[in-house]
Amino acid sequence: MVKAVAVLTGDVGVGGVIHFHQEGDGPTCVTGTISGLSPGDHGFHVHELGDTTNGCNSTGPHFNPFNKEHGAPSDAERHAGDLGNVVAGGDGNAKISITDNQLKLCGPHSIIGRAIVVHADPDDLGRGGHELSKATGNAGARVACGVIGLTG
Ligand SMILES: [Cu+2]
Ligand SMILES: [Zn+2]
Repeated sequence: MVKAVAVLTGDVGVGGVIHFHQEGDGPTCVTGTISGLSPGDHGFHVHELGDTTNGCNSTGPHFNPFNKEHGAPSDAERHAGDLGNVVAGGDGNAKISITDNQLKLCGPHSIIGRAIVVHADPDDLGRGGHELSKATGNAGARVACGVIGLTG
């Protein structure tokens, strides 16, 4: 079992903790809570770099080791880092419970040392028809992020 954690920080009042675990070569479970969001859907992705020297803007594009287009988590054509949307309630809190087959905590395409990012706007899952839909899901600004690191 490999376990990892990310502490999200960013815009004032937005934050959270996200836990990851993977058993063997099985799917990776992603759980946690983000608070301080506007109510509704927010794009949620693993980005390529664990570099927060310029806040979330220096974390690079979506993690995409197989050179695919942006998509929904359930699509074959998706970035490995595409986790769709998290949903914040009227209190601004989003509870996250995702099981994903493409995220890995070990091996050559591990997400350890990369960043998890939550966005201001909904991810259109590549279907919005916007010029950014097939690249980012047109999810807007990066409101909080955290570097994914090993935990015990
Ligand atoms: Cu993103
Ligand atoms: Zn993507």
